Amino acid sequence: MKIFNNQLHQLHRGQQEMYRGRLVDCHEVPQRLDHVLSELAKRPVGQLITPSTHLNLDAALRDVHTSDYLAFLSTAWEEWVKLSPDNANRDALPSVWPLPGMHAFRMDKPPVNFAAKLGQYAFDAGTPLMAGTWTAAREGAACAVAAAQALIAGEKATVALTRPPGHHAGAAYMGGYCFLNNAAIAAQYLRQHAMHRVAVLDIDYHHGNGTQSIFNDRPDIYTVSIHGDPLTEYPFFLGHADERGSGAGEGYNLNFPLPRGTQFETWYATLQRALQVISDFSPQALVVPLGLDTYEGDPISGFKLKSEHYLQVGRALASLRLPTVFTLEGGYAVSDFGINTVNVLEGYQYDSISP
Ligand code: Q9C
Ligand code: ZN
Repeated sequence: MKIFNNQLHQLHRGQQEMYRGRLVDCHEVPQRLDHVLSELAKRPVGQLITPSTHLNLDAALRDVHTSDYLAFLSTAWEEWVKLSPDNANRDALPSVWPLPGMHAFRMDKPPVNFAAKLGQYAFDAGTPLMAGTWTAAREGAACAVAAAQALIAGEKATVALTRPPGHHAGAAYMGGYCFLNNAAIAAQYLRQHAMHRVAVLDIDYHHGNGTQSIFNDRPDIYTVSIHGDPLTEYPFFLGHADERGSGAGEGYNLNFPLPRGTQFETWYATLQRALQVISDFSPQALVVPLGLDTYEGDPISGFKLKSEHYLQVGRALASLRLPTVFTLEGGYAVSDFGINTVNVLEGYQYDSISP
């Protein structure tokens, strides 16, 4: 198993996120990845690799994200500091948004003011952007591209070991701690350079709204997500069971919303149903946005999986016998995050080497 490691992730280090009317400490912290690395030092399930700087990364980013969004992200920090010199010590967070009804009538006049632009490209105030965000997120996307390339070259399973996460990011928006959609970038790369059919199975606690939206009208990338019911759980505005894709993509998205409080037995039975759907699609590769916020100890989520269950999750994913890219997503019980992540990878390895 080749594990592509984002060594620049620490450049993204948010101070605070807006939560219920006040700023609270960020959940998505650099220490998350440190815990995975220290667990991997104890249980080396694969080799750690820094992605090459010679990838055609810009093309891979443009195949998923719009060029205006990429231009926004790459200059955002500079523009934020230009608003006021004091901003240099403060993360950028949006506070004003163009709701669909408002946006529709002045699409022809995109705002020049950066605070307004931030609202145009971000769907929540929980995703701070700072000086190192673009560099860190871009290197994470490089990990995703490298993971896809290694799969094409014949690896059975590869990992984009990175943060910030990606599955909430859409073609033209950030949110949910995500900026570039690493899973979508890997899936699109696989599709474009090698495989006819790719499946995405998102097992983060939160619905993979960005990935679903990016591939919503396409039949060649089947997106499946198991997550907390959006009626009560973030990201709220997408992720219901009746969202099946549209146009040519109709029938190629499937959501499994589950109530807050769901225990492993029910979650695992749902995973088996998702695996069957994917197997029926007969994809040539699988991308797994891997969130560990389904853990019982997660501070912002509501499922009840225990650490040992993640070994079984890894084995179940391997049972598909598909070349698989994992991208690291959420998981905020920081001190157990390394154990839980490596449990999935170890479980996967165990099943893929057994007869
Ligand atoms: N009380 C990922 O797991 N805040 N993003 C929710 C819940 C946003 C999660 C607050 C959660 C985003 C990648
Ligand atoms: Zn999540």
